[in-house]
Amino acid sequence: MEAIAQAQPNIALVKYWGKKRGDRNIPATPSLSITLNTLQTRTRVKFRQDYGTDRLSINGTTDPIQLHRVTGCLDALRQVTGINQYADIVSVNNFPTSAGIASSASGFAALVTAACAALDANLSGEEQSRLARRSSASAARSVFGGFVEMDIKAQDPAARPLLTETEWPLDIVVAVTSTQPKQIGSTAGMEQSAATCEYYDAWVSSTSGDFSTARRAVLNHDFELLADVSEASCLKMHAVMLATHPALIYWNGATVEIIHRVRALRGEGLPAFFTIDAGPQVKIISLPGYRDKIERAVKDIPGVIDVIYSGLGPGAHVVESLK
Ligand code: 2P0
Repeated sequence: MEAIAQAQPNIALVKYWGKKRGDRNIPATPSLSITLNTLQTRTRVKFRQDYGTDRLSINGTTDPIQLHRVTGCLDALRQVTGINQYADIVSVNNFPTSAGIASSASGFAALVTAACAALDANLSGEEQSRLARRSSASAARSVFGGFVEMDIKAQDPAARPLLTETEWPLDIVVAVTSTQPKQIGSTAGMEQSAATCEYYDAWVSSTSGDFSTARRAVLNHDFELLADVSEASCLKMHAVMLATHPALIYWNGATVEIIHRVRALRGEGLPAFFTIDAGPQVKIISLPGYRDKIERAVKDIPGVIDVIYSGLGPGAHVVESLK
């Protein structure tokens, strides 16, 4: 009744911001993402008859809020499998959780994968993705590797793989501009945007067009088209955030300067574009072979603290199953 799984965070190119149904965590917008490889979460889940409750350690520390979310996720799995044992969960990230890289995406994908293996629950990837989505919608995408889509037409949506990590390799450079935790988390920020942003409905209705364009760009390996639609989706999401009351301003000065540098590089013909999530870090996506040039272009910008590299990686997978 014990297993270890590994999962990687993902970066959305077409963004999810807002919920259609908060109670079941169903996104209001479809999204399309890339799963990374160098950043990893490893999670060990051990179910035991004599545990009276779930227990959780993330990077050696306990966190009651995360434990509550984890218990909610495992409760759903206990209901599916009919196994009523509690679990000891030990999760470790090899990347700084303060780096603004979605650790909840890799965290819940690894948790669901390890827990399913430990319980011998015979769930398909799609079912595991659906389960992960209920805890954190971005986690649904980290169940799969490479390019991943999450349409929201189904009643209970799950992510699906679109293209594997080897079919169209891309490079990612993350420019870290702050290690401060964000002031407003994504879940609360989305609720505020839906309630107060005058552009919110336009944002939601425009995302399906961006989603199909990005899908087409990925399937055709059309980098220029993917760059255009990804930057547009990112900037539209941030426009919604800025027009939320009170405003959600996730950027700092360095974030803006990096945007200008990346646009200048692209103007010079370098195949790279930027995307930014609910934080000030900038993720620069490029065709392979431009990493050093991109790093040189951004690392001297005042406020850039660190640069992290990644390629595309696999989906969540079992590393070890111990019975
Ligand atoms: C995304 N983000 O598509 C967008 C872009 C942040 C900005 O998915 O409420 O932590 O747990 O479903 O998954 C972050 O949202 O939110 C996110 P919940 P989650 O990557």
